[in-house]
Amino acid sequence: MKRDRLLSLAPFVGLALVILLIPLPLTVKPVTHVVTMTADQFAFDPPVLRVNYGDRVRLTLQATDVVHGFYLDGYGIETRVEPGISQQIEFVADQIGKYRFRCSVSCGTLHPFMIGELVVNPNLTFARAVGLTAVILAGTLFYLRRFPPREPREHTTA
Ligand SMILES: [Cu+2]
Repeated sequence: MKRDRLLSLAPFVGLALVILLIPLPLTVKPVTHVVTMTADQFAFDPPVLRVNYGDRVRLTLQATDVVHGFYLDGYGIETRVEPGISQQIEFVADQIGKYRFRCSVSCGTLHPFMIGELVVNPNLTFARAVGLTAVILAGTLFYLRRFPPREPREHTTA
């Protein structure tokens, strides 16, 4: 009897395990990315920054040839970098998605193509927590409907 009841929950336990064990990158805590980025004609290095939602980004910008700018779409961050004088930018990646950063100081012929990208991935720990909660809730409801805690006496038959 009791064993049948437990077995009926097997699909929910299975689903919960799948959600927990899907081999995707797992971020337990937000981290701080300390990055030194150089700007020279006509590129940023590194050209792409990948972080998780909630992470902190501490950027040190250096211009190696002429004056450049750094403007980050979506975040509204802008600064000007002169050669020899590094600039610090710090922000929390609190918007999920892809955001371009571009040079905001006209620095030469290919200036319009001086573009990089910030990629902010959703934090999967949060997604897992939401998924698990939903499965546990569904399992509990299913169990209670199938095996109600008390049956009214008038319906019991011997
Ligand atoms: Cu430029």
